[in-house]
Amino acid sequence: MNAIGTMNIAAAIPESEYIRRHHRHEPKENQCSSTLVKHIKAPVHLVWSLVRRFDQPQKYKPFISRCVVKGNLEIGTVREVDVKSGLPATKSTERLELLDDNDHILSIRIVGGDHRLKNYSSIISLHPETIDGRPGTLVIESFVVDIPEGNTKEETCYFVEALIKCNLKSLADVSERLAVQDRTEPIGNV
Ligand code: A8S
Repeated sequence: MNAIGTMNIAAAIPESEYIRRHHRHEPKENQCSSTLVKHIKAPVHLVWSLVRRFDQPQKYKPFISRCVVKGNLEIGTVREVDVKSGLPATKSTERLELLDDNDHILSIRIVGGDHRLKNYSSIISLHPETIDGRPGTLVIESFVVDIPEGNTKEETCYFVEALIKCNLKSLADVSERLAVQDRTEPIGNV
């Protein structure tokens, strides 16, 4: 509560509570799971406009060159993603598991491809917060995946976390650029 008795809702709910609510994975013995967090200096609606586009992950994911979707943005819709060269894969088939426009949560599952991530499932959720007195976004992304034959749990986690960190850094860069444009665009300009 502040002096005039209003509560900053964004600051009142701790990160751990969002993780407990929206990022429930139950990793088995042969799986690894982890959660990453990023603070973005752009409002939730703007970050969400990028994240929700299940059909256009290449808008911010730096390793994706192309994406083809058959059908609408419905639960169960599948996308075929092409990965840029230099990575240990060329394509991935991914299914939309959850798209919640009210709570800003997207969940996907990887169902095929020539990579080593079997039974990969991820959840990304966005939460409003204030950064330097401006509307910002707390992004939480978590995953669970099988540990491939011949790798350790630590290696698998490290590999996936590195990719997600790149995705979240890029999501921040693109969103923050759009937020600055929004602020500097003169009203009435067409
Ligand atoms: C995502 C998350 C991940 C994507 C991985 C972890 C991937 O697209 C890349 C390399 C791989 O070896 C696996 O949300 C795969 O995009 C960049 C092709 C799935």
